[in-house]
Amino acid sequence: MASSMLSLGSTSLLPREINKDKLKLGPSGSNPFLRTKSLSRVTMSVSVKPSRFEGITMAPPDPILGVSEAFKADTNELKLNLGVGAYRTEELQPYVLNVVKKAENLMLERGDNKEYLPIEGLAAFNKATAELLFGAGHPVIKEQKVATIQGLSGTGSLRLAAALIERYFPGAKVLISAPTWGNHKNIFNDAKVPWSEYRYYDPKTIGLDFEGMIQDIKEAPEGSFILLHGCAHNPTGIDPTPEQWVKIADVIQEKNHIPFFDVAYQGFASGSLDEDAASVRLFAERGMEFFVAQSYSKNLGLYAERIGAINVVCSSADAATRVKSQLKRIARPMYSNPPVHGARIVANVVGDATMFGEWKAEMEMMAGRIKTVRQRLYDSLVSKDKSGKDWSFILKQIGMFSFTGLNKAQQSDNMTNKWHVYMTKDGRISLAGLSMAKCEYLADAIIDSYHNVS
Ligand code: PGU
Repeated sequence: MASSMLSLGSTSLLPREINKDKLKLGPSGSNPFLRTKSLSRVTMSVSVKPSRFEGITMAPPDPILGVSEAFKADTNELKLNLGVGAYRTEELQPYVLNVVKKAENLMLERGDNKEYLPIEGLAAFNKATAELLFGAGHPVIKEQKVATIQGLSGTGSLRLAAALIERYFPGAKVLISAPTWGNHKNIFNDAKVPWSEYRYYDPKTIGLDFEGMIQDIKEAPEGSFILLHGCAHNPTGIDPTPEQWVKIADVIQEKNHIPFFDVAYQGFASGSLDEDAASVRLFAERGMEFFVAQSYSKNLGLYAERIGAINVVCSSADAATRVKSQLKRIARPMYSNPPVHGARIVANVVGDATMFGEWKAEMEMMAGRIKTVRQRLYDSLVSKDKSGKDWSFILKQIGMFSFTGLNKAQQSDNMTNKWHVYMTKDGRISLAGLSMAKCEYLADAIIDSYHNVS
């Protein structure tokens, strides 16, 4: 019975002449939605209903994730994907940390279930993540002044904070660095939070425009949110020095602004979790109230698990309890409650001294490989480029990326079209996607695009 119904509905029972794959469209009639098709033996009219999605235009490809899509479509074997910030091995393969596999095995052995998590996420994860950030013995933790809830990685956590700002600080502006990670503006736009930029990168010195940054933060309306990259600024790879961080904290405090840290690379910049949290801890020491979004995409290689957190440091435990209740209220209608898998991995790794040590070693290894290819790329550029150009800025940058200065569209087009090197249009390359073996090739591509394309 069921099978006869199926075959009745199948196109194979239609006369061959009107098999829909063989229909050729004829000229349109006066009604644009009514087209006449003339076939050798059958003439038929098909009414094409206007789509209710006619008004929806094609969205442009994402400036970062769209690069990976273009890379996949390229069949040249020399191709190199330096667009997205994702760690690859020397063989340019994705890397799953050994300690992650161990933590996953432990989950299987324990027979962990797949019940819903509470709205705020896994308690053991929330505790571990705040402690990694501030240090376990820190007063803000001991005095329960931090509202932490698990988020959908760095992006989802930033988005929760943006929603909180929109709800409880109406009209307040977020200041973001120029330039910044491509998705920051989208996040605040989507949350309907106004933003403007503060000066950060100085193309003349290929360094930090510290004076410009301080001046812009000073001139922002009191009580603005100042978005800061905790370490390994994306895309420039240029961080303030410890002394500059102190001055940044001074001016933010003076103006009664609210710092908002995006920490997507803790442990990935220097290889040390503590060193990379120094900026955040400086602000915590001062008793300031502030936001910190965290991500485990890079430092634990959990890109697709979407595991991170939003922390709001408050001046009292009571305020933290209220803020947390509102973050949960924002999360509930958006996605109800977060996924458990990545949260358990983090909690297992951090909760076990041996695994925690292994994680740190693997993180150092990854950060170390990036530093080695950075040096090799620099050496290749210096030995191949006879123009006398100073490439030392590459060595001064830290983290996953190098900001090459190839910021003209024709230059990144040349990198891609001629050399099959995929990168973002702002001139950023991800060194985490580069191998030692490809450094010379990349140096040739950069030198060609730099000197021969303007
Ligand atoms: N914040 C910064 C500064 C980032 O660089 C990234 C990731 C995130 C937050 C968000 O990461 P989650 O994966 O949501 O935890 N930036 C990478 C990844 C690709 C992307 O754009 O999402 C990048 O290539 O810039």
